[in-house]
Amino acid sequence: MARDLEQYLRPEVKSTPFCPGCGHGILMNLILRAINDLGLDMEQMLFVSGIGCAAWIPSPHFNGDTLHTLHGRAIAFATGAKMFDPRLNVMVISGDGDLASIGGNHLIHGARRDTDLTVICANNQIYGMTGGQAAPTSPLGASTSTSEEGNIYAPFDLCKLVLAAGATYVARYSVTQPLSLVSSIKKAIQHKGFSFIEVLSPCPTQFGRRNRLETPARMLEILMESCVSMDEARELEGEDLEGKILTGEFRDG
Ligand SMILES: Cc1ncc(C[n+]2csc(CCOP(=O)(O)OP(=O)(O)O)c2C)c(N)n1
Ligand SMILES: [Mg+2]
Repeated sequence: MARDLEQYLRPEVKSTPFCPGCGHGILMNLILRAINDLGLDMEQMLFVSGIGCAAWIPSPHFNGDTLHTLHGRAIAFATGAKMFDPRLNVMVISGDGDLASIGGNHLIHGARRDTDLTVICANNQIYGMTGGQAAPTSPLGASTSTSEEGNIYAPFDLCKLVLAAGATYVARYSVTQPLSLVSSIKKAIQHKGFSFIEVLSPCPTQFGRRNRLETPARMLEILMESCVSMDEARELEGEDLEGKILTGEFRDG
């Protein structure tokens, strides 16, 4: 059981680029678990990523076709591949900076066209790979290498953004909610149309260190404490809602 996902990994790749405590490795595991649960044939899959730490999740690890493309252009490449061969199951896996900053235009138009892609956005609220610059998902007041005194811009709510643009499967979960996340990835893969999952993934090296979140384990605990379902959120009022992150499915079909 512990090694049942090894068949999906390239045997020649012996290590990952992820820092200790990074959530991207957990996400990698959960994506493969969803693929394994569905019994999908890797020959029918294509994984597309842009540039960034998150873009290393499929490539070079996954033992299948992976397209490691240009920064911000994963959805454009994925759209082309899907149009060329509609039988392909095309999954985009990339970061918040890649998909929502430089790639924001492709994101909204992919959603508007309801292109049949599964898009998994690993949101660590920062540009992790390039030195911790502020992303369009960095919280107000967050310390980053380009906002040492605190980010002055409000972040995007990525789920609201793609919902407004027309995406037909939209969900948000954190890597601390593995069972819900695996079931959501399975639904997203099976959904015909533009599926988008925002996955909250802690970055201890660039985000936690700058924002004094103590340890990687503490970052996971904070995520666990912050994530609430829609039902839980309805029971909360005023101050109790502050800092909470709404998780769940926002649209399914
Ligand atoms: C055209 C272009 N601009 C900028 C860069 C530098 N760059 C590479 S990855 C990245 C941000 C990555 O952030 P994110 O997508 O959030 O991934 P993370 O590393 O946080 O997982 C930037 C700015 C680039 N490679 N190409
Ligand atoms: Mg990021």
